[in-house]
Amino acid sequence: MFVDKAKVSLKAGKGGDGAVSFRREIYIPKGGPDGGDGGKGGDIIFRADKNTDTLIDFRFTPILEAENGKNGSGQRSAGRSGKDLIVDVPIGTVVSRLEPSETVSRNSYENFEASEPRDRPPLGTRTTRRVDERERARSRKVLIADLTEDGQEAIIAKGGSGGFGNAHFKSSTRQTPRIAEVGEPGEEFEAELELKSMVDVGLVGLPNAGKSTFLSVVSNAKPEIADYPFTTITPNLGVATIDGKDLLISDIPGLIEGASEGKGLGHEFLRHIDRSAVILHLIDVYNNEAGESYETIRNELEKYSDLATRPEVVALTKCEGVDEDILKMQMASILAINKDAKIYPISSYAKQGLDELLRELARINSLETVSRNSHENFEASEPRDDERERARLRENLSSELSSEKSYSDYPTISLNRNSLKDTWNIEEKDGKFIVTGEKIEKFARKTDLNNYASLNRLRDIMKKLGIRAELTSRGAKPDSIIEIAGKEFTLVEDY
Ligand SMILES: Nc1nc2c(ncn2[C@@H]2O[C@H](COP(=O)(O)OP(=O)(O)OP(=O)(O)O)[C@@H](O)[C@H]2O)c(=O)[nH]1
Ligand SMILES: [Mg+2]
Repeated sequence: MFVDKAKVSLKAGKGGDGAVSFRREIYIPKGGPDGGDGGKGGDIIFRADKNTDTLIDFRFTPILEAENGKNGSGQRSAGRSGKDLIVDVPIGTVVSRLEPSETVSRNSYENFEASEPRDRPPLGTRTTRRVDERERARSRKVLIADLTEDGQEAIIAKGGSGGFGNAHFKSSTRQTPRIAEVGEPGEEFEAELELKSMVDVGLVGLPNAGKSTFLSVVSNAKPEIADYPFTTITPNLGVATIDGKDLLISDIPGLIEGASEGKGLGHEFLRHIDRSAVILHLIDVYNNEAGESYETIRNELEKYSDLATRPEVVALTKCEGVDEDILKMQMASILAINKDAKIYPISSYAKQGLDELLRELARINSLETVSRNSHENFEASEPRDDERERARLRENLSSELSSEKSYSDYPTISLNRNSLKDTWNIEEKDGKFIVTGEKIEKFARKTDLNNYASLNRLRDIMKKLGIRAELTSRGAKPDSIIEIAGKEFTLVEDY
């Protein structure tokens, strides 16, 4: 079976909890707090590996989990970190995070800091924030990694940090702190993996154009060939060699008019040639009107993506013994559609015109490879737009941050990155006050709601950041429900 798309659930390790403990030794009657910190949760790391060809393994293990960090213990003993989970994936794997639509409309600051997961289910709390099915259906993809080189690694899901033990919370006014942080949950989300092969030449054409035959003659590949349409139902790869250069060629199922609407085998397979440096468009010289066939396929490529703008070479196939007039007429009909088309008459049977064609493909490929590497090839498909958008936001933000000097004539208030983390926002929904903001959410995630001291520390932090004052001025009462990072509690203790 050929598997080139897979969906996986990822769960990085939770950070270990910090410990509450006090030193107990014979001659030290009031030993101070000595609770150690929890260990960090393991990350989930993907690594591109040249010996892995398909995504099939993810069919059998659709859930990937990294180890949790161990809890801290007494005598300042820190918990061990959870082991990272390293997963081998084929070269060319693109990983996207599937996000419920709710998270998409958030403000730009949060998008900028997009590494914090918003949709993780709250752990150990009495809240239930459900992502319902309709929302899931409206979910969209955000590109998180594109693994294009052997050995390249990317952290896909981050483990949570460990909680501080009570040894950290000693102060002049608090000699016997009975609080410790709970470990932060690891990132948890669904991801889609897509395999986009890094081919040099992608073959396109109507069914029966002779694509597979061409591949079988110029390379060592042995694809199925037959005199009926849709012989090829899964992509084939082969390597052709010309003048000492190798060309990786991908043969995909034939396209027909309406492929982009799902006709025939649809245009899904175009994904396999999405990254090809050059497109080889094959047209049967005995088609009624080669120009019409040419136009049909060009239209489908345009509907799919920017593949239509990729460098292209056209080959008229099955030309052994063809009448010279027919050949001229067919060439003219293609040129009538695209006056710049480069057309090569070939015959896979008679091995005519193949070297010239391969030489041209190799020439374009070497030019393209240079420009592809320098541009990183981040083009128009949707997740990449996201990445661009994030880069733009990042840029805007950093220019905002560094604007201090260029506007030195004016009094400017500038926020540094750290104080930006302190910013927060309050929203009222269903009678609850929902507080968002990087720092306060991080603290909330580390708070153990069952430990009143720990919860009171969170309330203290809210007070320090001015959140409490704002809540009160917005009409929050002592028994109002406050929600932060999916955790719910009342504004004041004992309500
Ligand atoms: N005369 C002649 N016939 C050819 C040549 N190349 C291919 N054919 C025939 O054309 C028919 C279709 O060839 P395939 O290679 O299977 O065509 P395809 O484009 O891969 O077709 P699909 O996989 O169905 O899209 C087969 O009967 C081949 O034998 C050629 O150079 N000369
Ligand atoms: Mg075929």
